[in-house]
Amino acid sequence: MAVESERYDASKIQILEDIEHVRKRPGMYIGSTGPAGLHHLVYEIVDNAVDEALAGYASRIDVVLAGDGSVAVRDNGRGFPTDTHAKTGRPALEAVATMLNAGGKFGAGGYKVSGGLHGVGLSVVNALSASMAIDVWREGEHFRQEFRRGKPTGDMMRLGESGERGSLVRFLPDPDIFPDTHFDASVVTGRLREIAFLNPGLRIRLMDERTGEERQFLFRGGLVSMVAELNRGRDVIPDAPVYARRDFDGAMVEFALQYNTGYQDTFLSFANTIRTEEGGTHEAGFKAALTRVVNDYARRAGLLKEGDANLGGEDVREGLVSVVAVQLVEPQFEGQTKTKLGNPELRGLVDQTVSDGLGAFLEENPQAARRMVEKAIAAARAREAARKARELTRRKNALEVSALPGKLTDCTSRDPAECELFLVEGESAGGSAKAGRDRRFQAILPLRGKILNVERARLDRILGNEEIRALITAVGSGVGEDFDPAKARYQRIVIMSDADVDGAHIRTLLLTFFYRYMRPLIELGWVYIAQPPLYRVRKGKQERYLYDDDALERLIEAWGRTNVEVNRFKGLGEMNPEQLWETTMDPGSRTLLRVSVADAIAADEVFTSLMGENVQARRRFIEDHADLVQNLDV
Ligand code: 0RA
Repeated sequence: MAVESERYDASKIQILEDIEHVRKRPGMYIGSTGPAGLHHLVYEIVDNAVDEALAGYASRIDVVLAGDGSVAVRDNGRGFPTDTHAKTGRPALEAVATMLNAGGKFGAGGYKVSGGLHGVGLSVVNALSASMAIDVWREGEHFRQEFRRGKPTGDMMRLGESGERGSLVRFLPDPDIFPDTHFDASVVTGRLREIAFLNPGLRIRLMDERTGEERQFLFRGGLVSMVAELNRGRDVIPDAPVYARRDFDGAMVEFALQYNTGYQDTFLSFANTIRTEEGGTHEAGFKAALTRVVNDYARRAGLLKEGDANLGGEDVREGLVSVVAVQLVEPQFEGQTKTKLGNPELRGLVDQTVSDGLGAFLEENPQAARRMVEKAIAAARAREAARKARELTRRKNALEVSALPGKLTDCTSRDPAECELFLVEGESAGGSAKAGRDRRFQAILPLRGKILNVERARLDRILGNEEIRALITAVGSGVGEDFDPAKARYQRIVIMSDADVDGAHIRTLLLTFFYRYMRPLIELGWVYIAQPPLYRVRKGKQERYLYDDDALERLIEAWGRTNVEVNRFKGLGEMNPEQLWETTMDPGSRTLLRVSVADAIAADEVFTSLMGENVQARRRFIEDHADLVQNLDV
């Protein structure tokens, strides 16, 4: 008896020390206490429910972002175990919610997630939550236990009989740990959709009680659905994605791929349903096999002749959407963000799966195979042309000391950290901006006319476009593979366009261009959107600039309607230099919107739908977004 209670006391002390450590060093467990770490809490809890689904016991997961800032995750699995935990003599539920190493994933079997930041489990989320409540329905009974900052506030309760089955975890992130405890519905949605793709047949629902929005994800086709979704609205080769799966001893590999007639390479990889953003051995195996298989086939089918050079990896991946997912027993996660798969054996296993799967597809579908290879050959030719075009630009730069475009009105400072480049729609606004700017650190590049349609053009044609060329040269950091942010001449690039449909069009186009060809600029947070006012309101000597209709409404309410003069600016060109400086350019009074990667992706999607080659998708998009695109001439 004495021995028993000593052991119990020892584990209790261990638990308290562990909780303290998690709260003192949260970064060690969830990466950071910023937005990424905060959202990681949700994924941890959802992952537990997904494991229960993978084990074959659950088919539904409901996630609720509640109005009080808490999150609820419910599944219809077996319910957390509630029997007595041998080591502590406490209910197993309490043990898994408070002990850092209470058996990891509950021995759910299959491929355990371990290593890196992943699989830290319920107890870590509990320790970082102001409060947590876990409900369990199993064996005809309903149980509940509650916690505060990781510690039980009482014993597990028996709440009576119930015919239900499953687990419900509700938690409120601790504001003492997380500076910002707001969950971003679109971030959660993205991850839940990804999980649904990776677990075909699993139904996941997200309810955002803060807005009333509800989404549901259920994909029977797994990776095939994922690739089809990524290619939605595009013309594709072949009609249905190529897919193969192979089971090895201790690992499973699957992939899906499909070309579209665009030029981007979209490649996602996963290990044990975790997105491996930094790539790793599975990506290396995929790329090597893809390039080899396509080249082999091209030679055998006579599409590449004897003297022709082999197709490069980039040529083969142009316009390709592909996903590789592997499951393995002991994944090694490496790299800066622990999202790089390190297991060396996966390279060969993925290579073998792609060789066999894609090889067989090409043999069995000669027509699709020919179109795929011809696309890669066209890419190789375009790349060669682009290389020549780049060389030409470089040589020019070397010859002329100052190769800056004539349209650029540069600033005098040479310190990129303080320099700003304004991309201004139209010549007349450009004139006002030139006259109104602070010439020490603000440069102006007016953009005239319709800039080239980036989506339908290849890199070589984009480089040939005068407007884009002026932009690339002015920024100074190159483009595509040659891009080097260290060479950027400005660390703020401000898109200044009118608050009308044409302005929105130009903004979308520029964001798409930056996203596809100068992505680091966006990732570094160097791209901004200017916010010119919509109205100038005067009453007597008072004058105000207003940026939206709401503000106008409020001001008129405050000022009354008599003797109020309202001017609506139809375009930037209507403002004189002083007005433009004061309202839009002066760092002391302006508001700039920083463009996030998510903004750029959204622009890219709008752009693809509006400008892409698929007329049907374009029409559908315009119908769906009639309010957004009124008067839009596309
Ligand atoms: C292991 C054993 C048992 C249940 C679970 C794991 C379980 C864990 C989670 C996490 C979220 N939802 C869950 N549902 C179930 C009990 C085993 C049994 O019933 O025999």
